[in-house]
Amino acid sequence: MTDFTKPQIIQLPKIHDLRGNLTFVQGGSTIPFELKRAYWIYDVPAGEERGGHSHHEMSQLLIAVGGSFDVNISDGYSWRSFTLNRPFEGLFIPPGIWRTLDNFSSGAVCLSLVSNEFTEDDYVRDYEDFKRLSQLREPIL
Ligand code: T46
Repeated sequence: MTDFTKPQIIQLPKIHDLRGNLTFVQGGSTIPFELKRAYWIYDVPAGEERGGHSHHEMSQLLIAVGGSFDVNISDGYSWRSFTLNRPFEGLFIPPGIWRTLDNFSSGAVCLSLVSNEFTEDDYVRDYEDFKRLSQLREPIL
């Protein structure tokens, strides 16, 4: 039984034929939440970093639909890093996880599929606040 309280790589369907590949997501079956919003990050200058926050409620799936980048995540106890570079794989991140994204290749596109509509109230952007909140939870990495 998959434990979707933990960050993890999710393999997405890959439909291959002579015309190329097609990958899709479908809330509730291919991804473990109902999809409410999508956004994508692109044209990231070399050496720049994105993220630097956690979310109270939001779950998300990050996919490198082009190029590659690293996602560094923490539950407040330890850190893990993932290199995303396959359009048929997504990194699932549940709420309560700090994330930074860096090492973007030229032409990288980060697609983010998320469970909530946008609200700034869902963000924890101060690392010390995040550390305090994380001490109220068990480690999940
Ligand atoms: C995340 C990482 C991977 C909106 O108005 N609507 C939106 O849906 C989003 C995502 C952002 N914004 C605004 C909020 C800020 O004024 O766009 C501006 C840039 O957002 P932010 O600085 O949060 O961007 P990143 O790349 O640091 O973080 C984003 C997501 O916000 C975040 O949830 O996990 O990508």
